[in-house]
Amino acid sequence: MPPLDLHVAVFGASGAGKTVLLAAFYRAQTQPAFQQEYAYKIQAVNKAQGNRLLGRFYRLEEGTFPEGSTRFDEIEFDFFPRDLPEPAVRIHWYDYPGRWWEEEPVDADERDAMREGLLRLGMSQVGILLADGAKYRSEGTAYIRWLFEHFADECDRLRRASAAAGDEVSFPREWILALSKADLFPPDYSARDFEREVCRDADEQLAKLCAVLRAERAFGHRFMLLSSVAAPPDAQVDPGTSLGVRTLAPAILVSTVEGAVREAQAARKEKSAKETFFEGLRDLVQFVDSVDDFLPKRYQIVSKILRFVSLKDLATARVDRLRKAREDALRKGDTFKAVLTGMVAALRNDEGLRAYHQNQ
Ligand SMILES: Nc1nc2c(ncn2[C@@H]2O[C@H](COP(=O)(O)OP(=O)(O)OP(=O)(O)O)[C@@H](O)[C@H]2O)c(=O)[nH]1
Ligand SMILES: [Mg+2]
Repeated sequence: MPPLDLHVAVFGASGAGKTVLLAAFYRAQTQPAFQQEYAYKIQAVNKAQGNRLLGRFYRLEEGTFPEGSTRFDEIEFDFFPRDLPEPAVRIHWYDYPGRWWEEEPVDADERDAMREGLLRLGMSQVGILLADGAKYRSEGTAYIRWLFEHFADECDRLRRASAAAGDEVSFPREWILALSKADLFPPDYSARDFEREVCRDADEQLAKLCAVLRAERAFGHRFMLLSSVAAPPDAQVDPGTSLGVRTLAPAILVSTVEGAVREAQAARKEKSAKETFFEGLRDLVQFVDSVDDFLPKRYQIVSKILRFVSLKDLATARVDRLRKAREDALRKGDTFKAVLTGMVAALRNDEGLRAYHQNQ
């Protein structure tokens, strides 16, 4: 069975940190020590692309940041639970020039690339809106308000321009609001602090953006801090120090599961919408199927995952218990459970607790 396709779109202006994040994300999760700890690994589908990302990371190690991006790039990663020969999920990740959100295209070719690229971003399941940590640090609340207003206007404009051209744009169903360059903030600053500031200082702008995205229930309740490298203003870049890079894949997976649960709940309320109920769970079922060919009843398994990754579990599970559950699962050859426990643990360990916060 082909892997489940998961499309992830990072929305961020020029210089927000999209390209560096991609290099750090790839590098971290291809390390042998990572596989040992988390029971999964990722691999670039296209090896040349994988090497390009590693090349970028090695240049970061030498203190050189990438140039601003000039074109749309789709990078595909396969996600392998440990010891399984077949990938369970294929992650599609997009990188593109952030100035597309700010400037007019330079020529007709770029106009086409831009239109097509932004439509692809919109069709992704999970959206990450990247707030530029350096700007937030220097400009404070005004920057966050500007970001929400500007992004809402751009999305609105994209929707209208597309409608005029006969396309209908959609926007991701699930969202994470992430602050990049978190290394520029004090060590005790957490995603919870960021959430507090955003809800306290930019609630009006946030509400407007939610309305434009038609995501009142899916935007503005997951917050992250991300630091791809440590780059203090007057010292050398340290690519060995990051924050949240390893929390990101678990956060994306949990967002996807939560989206399916919410859809299922909504459909159940309507009763008649039995089809949608299973539609909403279809992705998950495929994910499960691809991990284990010898499933008991499909929907039992799905309910097992839903129970497993339920919010209650996330809020209460202790990391040592999760670690133990993962080791047990590995011993019994239950790779799927091992990956899930590994992911939930990544949200609950010290790094995960600082880097990820869900407020509702
Ligand atoms: N302190 C710190 N600085 C970072 C980090 N990531 C990126 N930067 C800085 O931000 C700059 C821009 O990062 P990029 O990843 O190239 O930004 P981008 O979003 O891809 O920008 P475009 O390609 O123009 O859209 C880098 O050159 C670094 O100076 C980080 O984790 N910490
Ligand atoms: Mg870039």
